[in-house]
Amino acid sequence: MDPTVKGLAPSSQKYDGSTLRIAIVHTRWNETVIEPLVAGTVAKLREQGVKESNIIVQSVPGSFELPYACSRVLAASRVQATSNVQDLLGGLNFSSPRSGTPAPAGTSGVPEPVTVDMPNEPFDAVIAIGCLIKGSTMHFEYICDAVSHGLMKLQMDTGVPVIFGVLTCLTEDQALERAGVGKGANKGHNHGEDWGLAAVEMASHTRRWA
Ligand code: DLZ
Repeated sequence: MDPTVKGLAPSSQKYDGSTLRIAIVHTRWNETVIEPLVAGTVAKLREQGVKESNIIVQSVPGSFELPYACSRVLAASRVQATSNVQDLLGGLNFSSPRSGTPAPAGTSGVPEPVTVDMPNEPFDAVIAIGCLIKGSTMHFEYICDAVSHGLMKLQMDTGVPVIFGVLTCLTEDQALERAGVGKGANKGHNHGEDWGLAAVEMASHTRRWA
């Protein structure tokens, strides 16, 4: 396994996610990597006490869409989401002809959009999950730069923590190891778990700093 694959060191403090509302916005590009990342994120949110009804999951085509989509989700009081976490309990339902292309929304087993009422209750954090894999053009560099700056600007402008769940990898193998589904005997580490923990920690800090 790549020795640079690391996880988040445990916090000395315990955080209570039971009153937090968290949005996950994930891409359909590179679904073999995205699926375990979203599952790992949701598992840690639930472990920290976040209620299923307070976790909203929205899909978008690719990473370039993440800053805009996260911004709109934070601004919305009602979300026409791809699914809420109830849909995830039976397993994530991704489908794509090949891993490097986005799975079509609303087709091939991807859940139809459902309307989720969120009466005047803002999200405490949004987790943006994507996976960019370098190709032979400058596309990777431009999108990595735009997405990282867009997500940073969003949290600075809104005051809502935005968790950077975007893998920027040179190869698909690097990405798989960082989703905990590496091809070797050691599967790597699922960074989605770290993002779930980071969301609860940052949302808890933000409530105290308000
Ligand atoms: C076009 C493209 C390419 C080539 N590679 C990726 C990728 O590795 N990961 C990803 O999340 N998205 C990719 N995209 C799609 C763009 O992010 C975006 O969805 C399209 O350019 C449409 O705006």
